[in-house]
Amino acid sequence: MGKSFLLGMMSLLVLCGCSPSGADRQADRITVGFSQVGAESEWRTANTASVRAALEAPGFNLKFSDAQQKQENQIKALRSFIAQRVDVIAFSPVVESGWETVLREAKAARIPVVLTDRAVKVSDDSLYATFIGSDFVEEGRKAARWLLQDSEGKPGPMRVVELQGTVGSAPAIDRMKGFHEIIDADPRFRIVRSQSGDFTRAKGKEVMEAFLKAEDGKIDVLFAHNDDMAIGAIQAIEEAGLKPGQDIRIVSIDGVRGAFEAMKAGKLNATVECNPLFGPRLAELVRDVHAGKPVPKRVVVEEGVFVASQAAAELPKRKY
Ligand code: GYE
Repeated sequence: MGKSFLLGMMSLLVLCGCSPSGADRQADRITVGFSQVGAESEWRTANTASVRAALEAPGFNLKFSDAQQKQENQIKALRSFIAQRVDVIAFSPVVESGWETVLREAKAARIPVVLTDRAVKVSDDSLYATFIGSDFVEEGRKAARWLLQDSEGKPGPMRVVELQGTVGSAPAIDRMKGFHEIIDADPRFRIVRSQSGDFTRAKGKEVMEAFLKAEDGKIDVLFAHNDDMAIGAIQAIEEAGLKPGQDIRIVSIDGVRGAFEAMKAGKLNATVECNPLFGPRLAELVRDVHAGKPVPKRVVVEEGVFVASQAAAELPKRKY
């Protein structure tokens, strides 16, 4: 092999950048713009940690934005991701409707969109590549089925109050739908009050106080669309001199650590699991979508139901 040939090969290697320089490693990374709902609940905190851990790993360049529960902030964030020409947009839409225009803008810019956790209502489902999240209607049904089971042999009437999640959000709409589908068919139950507590502890407590006043304490069951609102409501019930978990039976959704602690203390009766730890699966979907590989249009997260008697044994195993 001649000297000049070797030299030629070496300069070729340098030219084609076969030894990875910093700039090349940067170019290999997938830039993802992620717009999160906010920090309204324990569930959301766990979800943010899971998404961040997965998309801050090598191979990704994450641009994270917190919408503080406001759709206008999310739309702004999405437009800024489009202007920055990110590779993939992922977001958890705070409410279901009002996304057509901005999603069309992303499509026109050829930036694929992955929906996480909450769904959108759009006329054209080619506006997003895939949606990963829970089946919220089924979660509502699971809460209702628990209530039916726990009410076996009880004659009724039973007065039920409902703390709804954020108005217009997919989990509030769907959990309500699933719960009512089952409860409305049983004449022993009467839903006497139903109002939004915006998925937060503070609002859950405030609205429960109002319920207790309006119903003069005559409430048998509370269904809360998330654990945080149930935990807020538990405080309101105790302050009203009643025993949560006994005088008022409570079922909520998420399965966060705080719910297991409340169940262990006998103050919450059951929680329906909603798993926020889908960051790793999201990272896979982002990689596939970016590579132009086919992905399922819907990826459902598997989850269970836990009752108070399981709390002590389950608590140390909980990951969120
Ligand atoms: O249940 C609630 C959170 O969208 C599934 O949002 C999520 C819900 C979750 O604030 O705690």
